[in-house]
Amino acid sequence: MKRYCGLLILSASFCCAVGPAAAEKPNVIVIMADDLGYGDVSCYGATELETPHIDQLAAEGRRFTSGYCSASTCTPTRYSMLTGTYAFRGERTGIAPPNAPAIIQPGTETVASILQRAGYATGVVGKWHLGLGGENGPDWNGELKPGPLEIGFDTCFLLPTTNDRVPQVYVHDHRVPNLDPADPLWVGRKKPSPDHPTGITHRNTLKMDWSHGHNSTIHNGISRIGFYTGGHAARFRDEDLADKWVEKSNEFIEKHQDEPFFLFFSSHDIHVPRIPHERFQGTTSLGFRGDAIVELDWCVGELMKTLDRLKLAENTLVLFCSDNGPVLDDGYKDGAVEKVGKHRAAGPYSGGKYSVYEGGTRTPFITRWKGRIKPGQSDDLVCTIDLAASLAALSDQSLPNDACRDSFNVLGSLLGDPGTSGRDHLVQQDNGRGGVYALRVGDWKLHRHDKKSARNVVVETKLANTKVAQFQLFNLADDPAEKTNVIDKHPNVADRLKAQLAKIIQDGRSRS
Ligand code: NG6
Ligand code: CA
Repeated sequence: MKRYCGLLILSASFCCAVGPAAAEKPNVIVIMADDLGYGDVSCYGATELETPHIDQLAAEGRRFTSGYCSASTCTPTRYSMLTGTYAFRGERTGIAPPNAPAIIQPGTETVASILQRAGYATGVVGKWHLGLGGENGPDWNGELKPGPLEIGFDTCFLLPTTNDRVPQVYVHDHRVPNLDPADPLWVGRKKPSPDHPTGITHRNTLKMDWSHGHNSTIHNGISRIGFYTGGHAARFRDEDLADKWVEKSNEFIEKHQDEPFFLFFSSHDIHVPRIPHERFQGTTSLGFRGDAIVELDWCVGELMKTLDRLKLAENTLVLFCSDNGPVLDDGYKDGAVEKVGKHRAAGPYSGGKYSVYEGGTRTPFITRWKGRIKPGQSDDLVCTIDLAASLAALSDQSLPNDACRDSFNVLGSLLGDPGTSGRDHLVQQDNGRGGVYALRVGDWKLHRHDKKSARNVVVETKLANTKVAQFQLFNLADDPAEKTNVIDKHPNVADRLKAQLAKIIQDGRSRS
């Protein structure tokens, strides 16, 4: 609250002209869950588990029914969320491998650089998965640069990729903490020696078996994607990740409680390997996937407690979202398929992670700013890609014309201001440089598959390769599950959407 002291006196006379949001500079916390589906939390209809803290956030804020991420895998959604540009326009924007170099180039305008320019302290805690280092990839034993600090974050405390990829070490700013120079960290794609234990050679020692991929180096009884050796003093236990994210986030919030801050809380829950802390294991009937949701919910509760304790809840915009839709078996035998019962991870929608059906990108999406956002439900179309333009508006920053090329200012919708309606269209994609797209315009949705087959298009529980028509058209009002292709009945609508999508792709931008 201290930040108001000078401001209040100075701005009292013209605060009406500036508008409350611009004058206040609320803190911003973006909580991004990983692989969390529309139906995975109780305030979006889950009945087989309870998520009291996320539900409370929704009860105190706006619960969006058409809140999206822009892709149905992690790296492209995160790329788009930070840069405000569709990932299919960028290079190397598909799921990043363990040794990926930095994908967002230094100097690129991002949500973090916009807020940094506006005077915010900026930090990211949790999963990164946007590459680190120059062309040759991360120098694990040296300076991990460029990374978040070169695109607008003052500080970071990260899991470099995903926890099913090597290595299991943290990154603090430019370094792996606790590395012993006598035990250097090596990360690679090839087995480092013939006797190196892997998920294939030592399968009977694993504490969680793999189902596809994930059979290389073993750490903490779990085999991963990729190989690594060394760095033992720096390695973490999977079970401790969520606690670490909360600890580091609390440190960040406390440190910056007297100035505006932006925290990107990038949860690893509920991505595989789903190894929640022991205290959450067995707390749901859904196996570790459900238990990881409860752990995620606990994290949300802890962050909200910190805001309450520091009396920041009325001065902080919290946005809760996911990076892509749900998947049950994503490579480990953790019981998610067998124990799913009545639980519908994507809610009423088809598809999930890897798919452009609604289940792939329509996710829980909640905004809360106590005392500012009127609680309720919103059907406005909003997307994580809109954070850049919306938070630029919130913090009174203008966007350079060539930056954030697909980000729309939907701040009014996020805050629930009267008379706002969100976007009128949105492109969704699966992964990387494109080839599988969907375009939603109002209730119409066009699918465009430039590839001959699509992964996981109809079967949520396992990856499937299915032949699909290049174009399909659905009406989400009558058919939210996208079961009936009506392209033959509505050729004019299909032509209009095909042309609109082609223009968006070709123009290199959709923000005017
Ligand atoms: C896939 C992995 C999957 C997951 C995904 C990335 C296999 C067989 N599958 O390649 O387990 O890691 O990449 O997920 O290895 S994401 O949420 O980070 O995009
Ligand atoms: Ca993900």
